[in-house]
Amino acid sequence: RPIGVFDSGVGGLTVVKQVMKVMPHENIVYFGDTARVPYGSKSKEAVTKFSLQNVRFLKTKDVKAIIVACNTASSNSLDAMRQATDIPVFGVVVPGVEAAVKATKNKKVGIIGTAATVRSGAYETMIRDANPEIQVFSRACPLFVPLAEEGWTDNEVSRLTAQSYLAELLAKGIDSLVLGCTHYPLLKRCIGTTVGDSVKLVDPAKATARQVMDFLAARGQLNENESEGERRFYLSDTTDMFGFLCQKALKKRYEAEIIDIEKY
Ligand code: DGN
Repeated sequence: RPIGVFDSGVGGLTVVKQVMKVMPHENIVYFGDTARVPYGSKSKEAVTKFSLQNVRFLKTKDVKAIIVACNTASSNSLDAMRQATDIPVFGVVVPGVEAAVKATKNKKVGIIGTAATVRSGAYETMIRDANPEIQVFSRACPLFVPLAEEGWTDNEVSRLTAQSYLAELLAKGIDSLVLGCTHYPLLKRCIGTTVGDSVKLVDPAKATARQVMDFLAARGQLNENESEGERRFYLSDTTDMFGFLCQKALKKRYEAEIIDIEKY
């Protein structure tokens, strides 16, 4: 049985990349909600409604676990999804929090994500629950999404954007920065140059892939097959970004099938 992954669009392919790295033999079904992206500027109610439909679609593919690649859906709608299905659902926030708590030495952590992720306060609340001594500073960086999709991942415009978004966090003295949005790993070099070597970048996708692997291994549910897993991609609308992001994140061309998500 495959692992299901969904995202608000094609940014979640950065999460698929990490899943493929850690579990190369697993079959993956990916759904990108390209008809309704972005989730980052929408209400919690809308994000939850979409997320539940995405879960119902993945269920029809007989998935053994669901990874919510989208930080916005993970931070706003995880409980609702878990209540709606008996398939194990993994968000990216909890693993991201664990990685950030481990990474920080001076107990000052920065979080960047969409407006809805920052508004939810999910990262902040969970980091404080894990260690009340840690100070958390958050900043929404919505422009990083279109920049990544335009392929402007490390040019003058992206560098100036990163400088204006991140100056405030740097002034607080953070030593770790969580890339709390699927698109941000694509801007890793630009963000890394802006914050400098003293700030560790935390990609929640890596920790999520490992958490899911540990979970499946403990249940004896990892694919025994030694061959490369099969990957299937579904989108709710056509987009040129899919081919571009496949190439950028997965270094490979895949075809995507278009489905009507409103039917689920
Ligand atoms: N996938 C979204 C996230 O990780 O929050 C980013 C894209 C969006 O919906 N704006």
